[in-house]
Amino acid sequence: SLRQRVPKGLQSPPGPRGFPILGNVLELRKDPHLVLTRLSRLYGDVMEVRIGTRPVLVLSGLDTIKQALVKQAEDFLGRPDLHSFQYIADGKSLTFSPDSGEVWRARRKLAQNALKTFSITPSPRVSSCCLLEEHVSQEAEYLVTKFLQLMEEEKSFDPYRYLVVSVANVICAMCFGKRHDHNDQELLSIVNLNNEFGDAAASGNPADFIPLLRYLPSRTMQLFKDINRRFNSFVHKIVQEHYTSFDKEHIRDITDSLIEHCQEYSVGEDAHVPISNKKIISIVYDLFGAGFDTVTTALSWSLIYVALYPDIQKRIQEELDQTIGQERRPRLSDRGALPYTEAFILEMFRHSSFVPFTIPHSTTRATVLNGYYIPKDTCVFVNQWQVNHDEKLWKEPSAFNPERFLNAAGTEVNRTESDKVMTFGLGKRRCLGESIGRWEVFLFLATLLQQLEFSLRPGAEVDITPQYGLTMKYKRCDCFQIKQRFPVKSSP
Ligand code: HEM
Ligand code: HJJ
Repeated sequence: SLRQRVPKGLQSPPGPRGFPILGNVLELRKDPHLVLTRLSRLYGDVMEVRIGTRPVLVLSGLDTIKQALVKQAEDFLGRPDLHSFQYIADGKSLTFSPDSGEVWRARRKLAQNALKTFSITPSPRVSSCCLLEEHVSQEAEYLVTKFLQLMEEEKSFDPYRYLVVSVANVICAMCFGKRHDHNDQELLSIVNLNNEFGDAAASGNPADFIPLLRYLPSRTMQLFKDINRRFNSFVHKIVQEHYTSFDKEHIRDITDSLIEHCQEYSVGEDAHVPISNKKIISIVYDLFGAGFDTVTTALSWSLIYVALYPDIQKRIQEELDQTIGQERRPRLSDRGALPYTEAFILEMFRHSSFVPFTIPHSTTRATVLNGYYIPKDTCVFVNQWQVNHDEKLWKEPSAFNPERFLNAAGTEVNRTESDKVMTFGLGKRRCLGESIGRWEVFLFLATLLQQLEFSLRPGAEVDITPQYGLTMKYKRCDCFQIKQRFPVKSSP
């Protein structure tokens, strides 16, 4: 058997029996987040399933997940060496490569510093507080104009295609110092997808666990290889242009700052952790990829929720009117004064749980969790969807109700409640773009809702069932309609 020897007095985690050779793969074909949530009620927070012949540990329950990812952080911070991950950034992705030692740690630091410098650090060179505010404000303003124009011409529209270019432009500005036209076909062919990336990179892709499947034709894997090729050549070209025009006295963006690091390291100034230039530069692939996909998905869920719950939309708009008014646009510094908007965003994260699992983890050594023995190199799925819909944590988890996060007066977000929402993972592998992601969602949404009222074409049938993937989306919907909230002031 593939099972390793279990030390005396300890047990392997319980789990469903499954078929020989296939394990539980057939049960997991559809909506693994729901199937594994159901199974966790039977087998508990620490459960083992088999995908093909490979055992996979599935963690549920906030306390158990905190125990593993925070208290036993070093044991659980690895990444499994999965087949599909080798196509991402030529196998050198910060996020998806099996590195978890000193090299990963040093790269993660570099990524965090570069990201911060070119997003939320106050910049004297821009008129607003920081690059992030400058670019989100500009892109959101463009969206308002575009949506009004689409409404005029088409009577209803799908906002996704425009949202994704605007969000990509914000991360492009930070990573590459440039913005793309909304009709740039090359950018559109990379960002305007139906989750070709997320379908294969999701937890539980059978090709990752059953080697035989790699030799059979698969549409999912074909599309995945294809999008990665296009993505890599898109970023590669921009990086080459940066090398050509690089000037160390004038660091323009994240790519420049990473190139600067390559040179430092190659002259041996920091010999602690030698990292190849390729592994330094490829950090920008992860930042760009994560930066457009996650935030666009968050905004597209936000817009469908406000359209489906007009009373909730009205309350956000009343809060915006009272706090900001119509004389000026929202700014990042307004966020603390808009508790209902904040509660809405938290509820959007919780209710959609559009990142159903974290990226798979793996154990860096043999360990014990809740009394169960877990061997080294075990693949671990962390079920965020389960935490966000756990009846032990939430009253009526399937209801969409932002007020669950507010105090009785509605004046403040309750931190105990908001900390239970699991969207960005936890511990040493948690999302390194979390604060940027939250700021960005806030400012896009506040700017759009200050000026526009969203609704769905009367009689339109919308289906918001999340489609399983690394990030879950609902089926594209071209039934959005908008109304301008305040008449345009005519100039004298
Ligand atoms: C990792 C969620 C935005 C960069 C992750 C993980 C989640 C997540 C769940 C996996 C954590 C784990 O494996 O335990 C989100 C959500 C976002 C968001 C919901 C927006 C609403 C961003 C942004 C960036 C970013 C804007 C960068 C510009 C990353 C990176 C990792 C990561 C680099 C990998 C970290 C590592 O493996 O060490 N994110 N993210 N994310 N995220 Fe985000
Ligand atoms: C991508 C979409 C990509 C990479 C990375 C290298 C860092 C979604 C969750 C967290 C974010 C994790 C990260 C994703 C970066 C994408 C993403 C795409 C190419 C990439 C849970 O993801 O279309 O292409 O190359």
